[in-house]
Amino acid sequence: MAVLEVYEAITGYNLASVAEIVRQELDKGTDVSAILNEGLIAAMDDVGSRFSEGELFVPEMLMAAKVMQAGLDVIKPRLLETDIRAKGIIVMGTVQGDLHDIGKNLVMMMLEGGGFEVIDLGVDVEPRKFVAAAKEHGAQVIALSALLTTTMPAMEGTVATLKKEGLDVKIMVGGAPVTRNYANKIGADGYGEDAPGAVLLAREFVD
Ligand code: B12
Repeated sequence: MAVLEVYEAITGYNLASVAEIVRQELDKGTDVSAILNEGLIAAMDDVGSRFSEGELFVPEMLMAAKVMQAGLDVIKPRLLETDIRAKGIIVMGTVQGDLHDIGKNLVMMMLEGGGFEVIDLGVDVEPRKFVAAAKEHGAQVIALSALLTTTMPAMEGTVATLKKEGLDVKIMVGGAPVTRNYANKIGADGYGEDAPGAVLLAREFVD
């Protein structure tokens, strides 16, 4: 694997060296999407499966997440360089009760790379906060992330609150347990499977 060292930095919780390893990979001319998909994301998937199998526990997941974030920070400027400009303001957050933000941060990076201005509301965001931020910033799109089956109802509640408010915004949803069917069921305007999918969707919304 071309990006094995990046992969192993995460699965080995190598916070001290991950940034340097990713920088070396960039210097070698390795494609930034390979570093992202085959290195950082693939390693995180591996950590996730091992957690499911009871081989790893929450502290290890947290450490791997920190290492992944440090790796992402290095490629962020490159991701920002590599896309066509589009315009629009997007408010994004992880829904109430949910503390996962790696996927959200990745989606935000890609959206910024696509030329969108992204307002980050962080994690554990209550529905009213999305409404307030959409009004304050004049957002065209609201992006909701959920990583837990137990917080999917909070996503549904947030969509309902936004719709009730009658704002002129499109709502996109995503996150590992979220499906296109679920997105339709809760009345979201779009579903994206991954970060590049979020960019395509956002472009459709603002065009
Ligand atoms: C890292 C991690 C953590 C870290 C989070 C750190 C952080 N800063 O985010 C910590 C340790 C804190 C954590 C805690 C918990 N976690 Co956790 N965690 C994970 C893990 C290993 C990786 C998640 C991740 O970052 N993936 C990488 C990113 C890049 O992927 P992603 O988030 O899916 O995002 C991509 C897409 O989904 C999409 N996307 C995401 N959001 C959006 C939004 C839009 C609009 C769009 C279009 C697309 C999109 O694009 C992204 C990039 O392509 C997963 C397992 C896994 N492999 O998914 C479990 C997992 C999500 N966690 C799980 C659990 C159970 C928990 C805890 C309840 C554990 C506990 N007992 O305490 C707590 C809950 C805390 C809380 N209230 O939120 C379960 C959820 C099970 C379920 N069915 O609900 C999982 C699946 C692990 C498992 N197999 O059991 N976790």
